[in-house]
Formats: sequence, structure tokens, C-alpha cells
Amino acid sequence: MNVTEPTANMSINTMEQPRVKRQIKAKSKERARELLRMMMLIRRFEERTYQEYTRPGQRIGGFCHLYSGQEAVAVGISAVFQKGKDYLITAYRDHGHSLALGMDPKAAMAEMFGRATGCSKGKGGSMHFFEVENGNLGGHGIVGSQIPLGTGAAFALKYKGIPGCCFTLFGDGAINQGVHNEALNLASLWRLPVVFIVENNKVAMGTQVERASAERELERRGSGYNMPYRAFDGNDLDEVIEVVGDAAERARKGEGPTYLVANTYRFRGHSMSDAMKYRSKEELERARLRDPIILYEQRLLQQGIITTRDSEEMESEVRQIVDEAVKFADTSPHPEPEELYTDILSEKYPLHK
Ligand SMILES: Cc1ncc(C[n+]2csc(CCOP(=O)(O)OP(=O)(O)O)c2C)c(N)n1
Repeated sequence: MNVTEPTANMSINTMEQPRVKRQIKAKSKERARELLRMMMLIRRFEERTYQEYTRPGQRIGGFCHLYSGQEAVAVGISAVFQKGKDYLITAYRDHGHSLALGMDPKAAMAEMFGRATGCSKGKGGSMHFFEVENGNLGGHGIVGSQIPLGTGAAFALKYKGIPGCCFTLFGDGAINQGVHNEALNLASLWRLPVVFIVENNKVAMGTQVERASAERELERRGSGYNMPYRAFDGNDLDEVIEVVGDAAERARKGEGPTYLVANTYRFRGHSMSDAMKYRSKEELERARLRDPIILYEQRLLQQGIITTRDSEEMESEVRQIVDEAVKFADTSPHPEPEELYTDILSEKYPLHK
């Protein structure tokens, strides 16, 4: 595996390296097309969510964080994800991961609308998409809270002898939380099957990484816990598949955790009420040149895996899927009032008669 062993300091910021012509890492050409289509679906879902959220008579409530720009990370993981064995857990920016793992866009949009047909019965909203059947341990609102939970899921896998791993994702802002230290230490000490992935979109709300982390090469955090670490281009789907796939194999073979940093960028604000005053127009324009969907689409076009027509058809298909999801959400019932009292605790509350 091409990760850096903890004793060496060979951090690579692949975002700054010239792009090389890459080999397609998807298992087949058909799969490569599916992965491109999934990235397009996520982008369309997010952009439509933005429209629905901001239109008069708002039907989506609560906090909402969009994933536009980061799609290659979630979709790359889904390409190596082994259903029935692996788990994934992430923060509140969770729509993309859920769709990539196979959530029905209707259940996802209905959750946005707070409807009973949503993936969390309309009681979670944007930040709390869950689907355990798909190995999706959900979105979590407390920054860093999912890091020990993902480590716990990995512990459970090892304890039960299941050869899977838990992809545990978090933002660059979460790495300064105390639980990050505790979870990484135990994961390494007990050689747990966990793949830690920092989705480094360069900013936590409006705070740039360099203003929050004394160590700017974030991947080096892994070295303090004696685990292999590596930074990679999180906008390059094939690189995600390769790097994350190797780390997952390592975990599944019982060789312990890996610490990965996916360098990426979010095109939208932190949440819906963010004027993005902390970044310049030029910075955003530069980032748009490395749009993960366009990069992958161009690669597939160049290699004759898709035609421009295929790509246009995919665009119109995902547009239709999202339109139908919005219609479904809008016509679905709200949860019944009694639902306030269900799904709170898995066991009976001790004082409840
Ligand atoms: C413990 C805690 N502190 C503060 C917040 C408020 N908060 C919500 S998101 C966020 C920024 C996190 O940024 P990052 O981890 O980089 O993830 P990103 O939003 O970039 O995906 C903060 C400080 C919170 N939800 N939980």
C-alpha cells in the first residue's frame, strides 16, 4: 500500500501536483458510468435542495449543509464499500454519502421536507440521514462526535469477527476536538478496522485550516498515533478509489487503522445562511476548474467510456429523478404527533411507567 509509514515525513499535497493521465479505477466501464451518474445525482440533489430551501414558503426547515464540490469523496468510498460488512459514519454534511450508499432519493428528499416517508421518518432532517441496512450510520451534528462512534463500530466488527471496516469521516474543523485524540489512540492501540478520512474542504464555517491547526499538513496527525497516513486529491474519483480502497483492505485484513486526508473544496456556503465573505471570487473560480464531476467526466470522455450524448442523458435522468423526489416529498404526510415519543431511546426510559 502506498501510504506513508508513521516514522517518515513524506506528506504530499496532491492538489498542487500536475495531473497525470490516470487509469480508471472503477471495476468496469459500466461501473465508471454509474459513478459519474451518482456524482451528478448528488450535485443535482444538492442544488435543488438549495432552491427549495431558499424559495418563498420554505418547505425545508432547520440546518442544512450542502456537499456540492466534495462528491468524489463519498462516491469513491461507495465504489470500495462492501455492503453487509462495512459501515460509514459522517458529520451533518451527509446527503451525498447517503445517496452514494444507495439511499432512495425520494426518502432523502422527504427527510429534507420533514415528512414521515423520509429516511429518518421526517424527524432527523438534513443533518440526520440514516440507513443501517446500507451500512449508513448516519449524519451527526456535534462536531467530531462521530469519530468515537465510528471507532466503536469498528470495535464491534472486530469483536464479532466480521471482516469489514468503518469509514469514519469528519471535517478539518473536527480534528481539534478532544475526542479525535481519544478515538485515534484506541483505534491504533487495538488495531481496529477503521479508515479515518478528513474531508479537508479548507474551512470550518468561516475559519481557514491555517488559522485553526498548528500543523497544516493535517495527515501528519496520524503519525502521533503510530498509524499510516496520507493526503490525497479528494476531487479525483480514481485517486479516492485507490487510496481509500487500499486503506479499507488493510483494515479488513486486521492490520489496523489508516489516517487519510481528502483535499477538496465546497462550492456552497457552510450552511444556508453563509455569505462566504471569507473567500474571494478568484478562489472560488480557481476551485471550479477542479470540479470533481467535470474532471471525471472529461476523463471518461477522453478514454471513450462515454460520449457527450451519454453525459447529457445522464444529466437529464438525474434531473428527472430529483424532480420526482421533490414531488414525492411534497405530497408525503407529516409525521403523526405521537411520533414525538418514539425512536428516542432503544430501551424504555427508566422513569417511564
Ligand atoms: C462541538 C461543536 N462545536 C461547535 C459546533 C458548531 N459548528 C457546526 S459546524 C462547525 C464547523 C465544522 O467544520 P468542519 O469540521 O471542517 O466540517 P465542514 O462543515 O467543513 O464539513 C461548527 C464549529 C458544533 N456543531 N459542535
